[in-house]
Amino acid sequence: MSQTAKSKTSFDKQTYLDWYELMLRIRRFEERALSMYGQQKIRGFLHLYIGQEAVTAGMESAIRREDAIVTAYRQHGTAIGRGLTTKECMAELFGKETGAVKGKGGSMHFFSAEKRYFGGNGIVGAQIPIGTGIAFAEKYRKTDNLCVTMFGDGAARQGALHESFNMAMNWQIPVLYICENNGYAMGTSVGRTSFSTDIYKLGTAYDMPSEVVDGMQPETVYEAITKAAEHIRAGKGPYFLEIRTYRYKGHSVSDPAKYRTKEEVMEYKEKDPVKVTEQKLLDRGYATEADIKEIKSAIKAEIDEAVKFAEASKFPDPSQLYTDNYVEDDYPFLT
Ligand SMILES: Cc1ncc(C[n+]2csc(CCOP(=O)(O)OP(=O)(O)O)c2C)c(N)n1
Ligand SMILES: [Mg+2]
Repeated sequence: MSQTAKSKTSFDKQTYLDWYELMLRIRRFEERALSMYGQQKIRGFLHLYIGQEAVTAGMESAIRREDAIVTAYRQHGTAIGRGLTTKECMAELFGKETGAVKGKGGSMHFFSAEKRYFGGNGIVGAQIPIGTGIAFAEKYRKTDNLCVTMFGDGAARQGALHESFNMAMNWQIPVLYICENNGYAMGTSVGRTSFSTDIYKLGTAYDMPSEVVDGMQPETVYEAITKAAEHIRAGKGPYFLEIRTYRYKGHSVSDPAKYRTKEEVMEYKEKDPVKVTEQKLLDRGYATEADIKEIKSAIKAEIDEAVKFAEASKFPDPSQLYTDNYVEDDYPFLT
């Protein structure tokens, strides 16, 4: 599949509406998080998902709620796609006790065992073996679930990827590896760290089915993941997708992104998944201008509420410092 591939499937009105709403929810959440950071309501690291929304939207429509996901620290969008509420996510960014992990994880570490979201990870590439292990547990327990294990182009250069790929193929583990290739690892382009910039080819060394996917459209992401998930659920072992996407903002909020040109950013913004999907809704008669306005104002209201909720919530009591740090033996996920 080439990066500019057009989708072959036609999608219905509801699918487009769902994609649009989710991508817009993520976009607005991230924009508001950035502005809250500017007001020092949020501190520490903040890595935004703006530009990459189509990956999560396409993915969530192609997998099941029972499937597990584990990813890196650029994860607010992925968590929201999984169904974590914007309230609990915003409260987590604010470090409040009502946050997704009671204010103890912050921007990089949302988590919900209930939603099968095994979190963001701050250690680059650490989630690759973790996701392989989660998928192994699914095989061991003879479920039909897979684990989507997501990582960046920079993480793809960690040695743990090779150990995981080899083991996953050797044991035919139900894992879908997704590299969200947004072109940069901090300020370093893929071309500066990689002789071959086709990251998907890393899978072929292990005879793992491996493809490159256009990540600026939910349609192409959906199609690629649907095909990969069918393969995995049929017991044929792991699959690797390099999904090419782009982050509009710098690596984190402290990065002015001077290592790339304005033209490059503009080129991607022309393919902006939120705008393009909005246009498709209008062109196909799936939504009117008034419908779009209504969706936008509902999402704005939701994000306003999330901020209010985060502001009104309390910081965790210092007595809670040592609670919830380790999993108890009777934790539901383990039984
Ligand atoms: C093991 C490890 N090495 C280095 C770092 C510092 N670091 C943080 S993010 C990052 C770049 C990762 O880039 P990529 O995997 O492409 O993810 P993206 O930020 O583009 O989503 C690096 C090197 C780290 N957190 N962990
Ligand atoms: Mg990257």
